[in-house]
Amino acid sequence: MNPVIKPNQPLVTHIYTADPSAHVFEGKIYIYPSHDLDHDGPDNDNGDQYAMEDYHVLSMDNFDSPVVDHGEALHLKDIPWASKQLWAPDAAYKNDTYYLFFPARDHDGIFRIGVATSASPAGPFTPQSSYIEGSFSIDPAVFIDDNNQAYMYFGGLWGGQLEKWQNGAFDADTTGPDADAPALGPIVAQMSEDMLSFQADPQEISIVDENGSPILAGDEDRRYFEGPWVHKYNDLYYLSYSTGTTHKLVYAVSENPMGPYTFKGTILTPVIGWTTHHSIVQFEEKWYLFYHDCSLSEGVNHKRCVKYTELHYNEDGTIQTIDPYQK
Ligand code: FUB
Repeated sequence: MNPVIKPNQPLVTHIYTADPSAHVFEGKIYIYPSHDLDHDGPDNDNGDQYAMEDYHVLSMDNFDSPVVDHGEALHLKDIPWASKQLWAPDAAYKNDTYYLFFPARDHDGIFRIGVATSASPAGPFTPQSSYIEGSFSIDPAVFIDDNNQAYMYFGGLWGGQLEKWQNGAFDADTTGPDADAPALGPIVAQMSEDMLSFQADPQEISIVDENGSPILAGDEDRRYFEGPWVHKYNDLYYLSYSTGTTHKLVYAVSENPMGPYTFKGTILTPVIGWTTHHSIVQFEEKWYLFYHDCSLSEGVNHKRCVKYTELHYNEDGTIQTIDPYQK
């Protein structure tokens, strides 16, 4: 029997896990992580070290229950359009169906976002034969609003190729904006009712400072890098994301799910390892942050472990900054 997992401890230790997207489905907590592999292959800014080939779904009945690994839910070999690198996934429930959204490189080496379906939140998931038309880059996060409209947020710099799409088509030679130009924002797309396609062309989200000025590309403490997540609290939309090179999880808020979003502050200070990636979920009366670090491998960037901790709001709706190693 697996033990009950305390805050800021690895949820599982028998496999390496990362990029946790947590949801409450059927009254339990389900976690959809990446499944990191132990290998000696290349390690570079292109992200070749993140060579994942399948997904496992984890669940807990509640925070006093052991974690269950439901086994392999989807494998690369079963996805006709994908060639490698099953990166950060997310899941959603609608139309009596569970949807698993995931990025992977297609057979031309370009990151796209696919979808797979299941009757169970634990899978196994059956992939669609092609990726979502009009999708690109990485890190899909799907938010379903109170009116049942679903939105997909996605995009990541560097290995995630977001810079390459600035002109509407993939251009391998395009680099990011200059330091004094507005940073690239994450992308949002309204999902069709069947959750298998985009209802309209994806749009870039604007993230601005307290004066309404765009966050600049050189402002690496605040600019968007990867790993978007949107949740709703007191009728406001909270967009949280990783700052990449400065290794923080930060957030911005808006009255509209499509933005613009106003930058607010830091949720999580840097963790052990280069990447930081998260999700935020309410379970019963409390809010939780799921995140990862590399403590299980003592700092190997592509051998990560998923953890959780409680998240607290101040009375004005701001989020209290978390230091996961504070004693
Ligand atoms: O896990 C591979 C990539 O690392 C994810 O897609 C990014 O968000 C970063 O965590």
